[in-house]
This record gives sequence, C-alpha cells and structure tokens, in this order.
Amino acid sequence: MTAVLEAIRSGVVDGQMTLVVEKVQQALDEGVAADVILNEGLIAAMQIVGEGYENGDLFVPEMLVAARAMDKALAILRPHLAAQGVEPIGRVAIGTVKGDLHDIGKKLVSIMLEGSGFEIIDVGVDVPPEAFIQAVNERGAQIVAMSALLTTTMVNMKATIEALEAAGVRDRVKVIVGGAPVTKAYADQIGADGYAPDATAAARLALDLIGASN
Ligand code: B1M
Repeated sequence: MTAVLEAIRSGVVDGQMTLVVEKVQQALDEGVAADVILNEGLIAAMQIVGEGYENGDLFVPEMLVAARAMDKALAILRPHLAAQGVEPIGRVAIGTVKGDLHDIGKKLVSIMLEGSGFEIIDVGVDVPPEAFIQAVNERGAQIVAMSALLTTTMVNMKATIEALEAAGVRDRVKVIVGGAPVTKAYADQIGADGYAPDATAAARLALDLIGASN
C-alpha cells in the first residue's frame, strides 16, 4: 500500500477529518484511481473501525469521528467515482421511522452501507410509510432500511412493512431494521428480512441479502 493510502486509512481510523480530506485530494492529484482510494483507503478503514467497535476497543464517539472523516472524503470522491463509472452494487432507501427524530445511528448505517458500495437514498427522519414506498417505486430501491430509537416508534416499522405489502412492492425489496430498542425477535415478528445491531453488521447484512458478500 502506498504512503498516501496508508495515511488515508489511518487518518479515518483516528477521525482526523482535515488530514483525510487533504490526503484524498493529494491521492487524486497523484493519479490514484477513485475506486482504489475508496476500497483500500476508506472502506478498509471503516472495516478496522467496525471491528474495533465490535471487539469493544472503540466506542461510539470514535465511530462518529471516523464516520465524519469518511463522509467528508466521500464528498470529494463521489464525482470522481461517478466519472469512473463505478456502479453501485445496490440501492438502499434508509430512514428513521415516523414519529422518530433520532438520526445519528441512521447516518452511521448510511455511511457504512455507502462505504460497502451501495447507493443511498436517505429519506430522512420521521418518515411515513408512503415515503419508503415512493423510494421503491420511483427510485428503484432494492433494500428498505429502517431505524427506530424509541419503543413508541418501532411499531411504525411493522406499519411500513404492511404498507409495502398493501402497495404490492414487498416482494421486490429486502427490509432491514435496527436501532437501540429493536431486537432480532422483533424483526422476525414483524416479517423483516433482517436485523442488525450496529452499522457494521447492517452493511454486512445488506451485502448478504443481495448476495454480494464474499
Ligand atoms: Co433521545 N432518546 N429522545 N434524543 N436519545 C434515547 C433514544 C433514549 C434511550 C434516552 C433515554 O431515555 N435513556 C430514550 C428512548 C427511550 C425508549 O423509548 N426506549 C429517548 C427519548 C425518550 C427521547 C425523547 C422522547 C425525549 C423527550 O423529548 N422527552 C425525544 C424523542 C424525539 C423524537 O424522536 N420524536 C428524544 C430526542 C432526542 C434528541 C433530539 C435530543 C437527540 C437526537 C439528536 C439526533 O439524532 N440528531 C437524542 C439523543 C441524542 C438520544 C441518545 C442520548 C443518543 C442516541 C444516539 O444518537 N446514539 C439516546 C440514548 C442512548 O442511545 N444512549 C436517546 C448514538 C447512535 C450511534 O446509536 O442511534 O443506537 P444508535 O444507532 C446504533 C444502533 O442502534 C444501530 O447502529 C447504530 C450504530 O452502530 N442502528 C441500526 C441504528 N439504526 C439502525 C438501522 C439498521 C441497523 C442498525 O438497519 C436499518
């Protein structure tokens, strides 16, 4: 691995946003391909961060600063990736369900999904079922990803799945759910296709569901 890619990778792991932005620009100026920067720099870094979080070596604040650094780097890379014709491996509509305004976990999940190669349609917070249906029908989402942080709003995951069924699009999408009060048992009970306890696991689950995991 070249020095600049190593600097990007360790910079993201350490959450050094300014350094990462600088190094991503330097790598582009040196002619490193955007997809190489994405895969060997950013995605590799988020894998290290995700593993650290799962092992208990890193905590949410570290994940958030790493995610913020990755987010800034992706903003620089996005047009270059598009120009290179790097096709997304799938399209995910992600939102926090109706009545719920918490968005930090959703943002982390989005970044891990984007880092894994998915195109993200962020439908926001306090999202009614119709907005998820619209993202499937009009924007071709193959995965519907719902986040809920409140015991009072997680029921809206079930309502959204029912609405997807009523709209005749349930068979066309995989539904994944997560958030602090959500459990695997609850996901099974409401007929979701999968549950993930954290952002790293959500990205792995999405890859598995579309048959793209290695
Ligand atoms: Co609120 N809040 N909050 N809050 N808030 C909680 C969730 C709460 C547990 C605090 C507490 O009482 N201890 C509690 C919920 C109790 C319950 O229902 N079980 C609570 C409450 C009660 C409320 C209000 C009702 C308070 C009030 O107004 N009386 C209110 C509700 C507003 C609303 O949504 N309608 C409210 C408001 C807020 C703020 C706006 C102030 C703020 C949110 C700001 C924002 O998001 N922009 C806020 C915050 C910050 C929290 C806590 C402190 C932190 C949440 C967070 O961001 N965690 C939270 C207490 C806590 O969790 N310790 C709390 C960090 C984030 C990275 O974790 O979101 O869990 P998390 O995401 C994780 C996983 O859950 C998972 O991956 C993420 C990272 O790995 N995950 C998924 C999340 N979504 C996923 C989707 C997936 C897969 C995995 O697949 C699709």
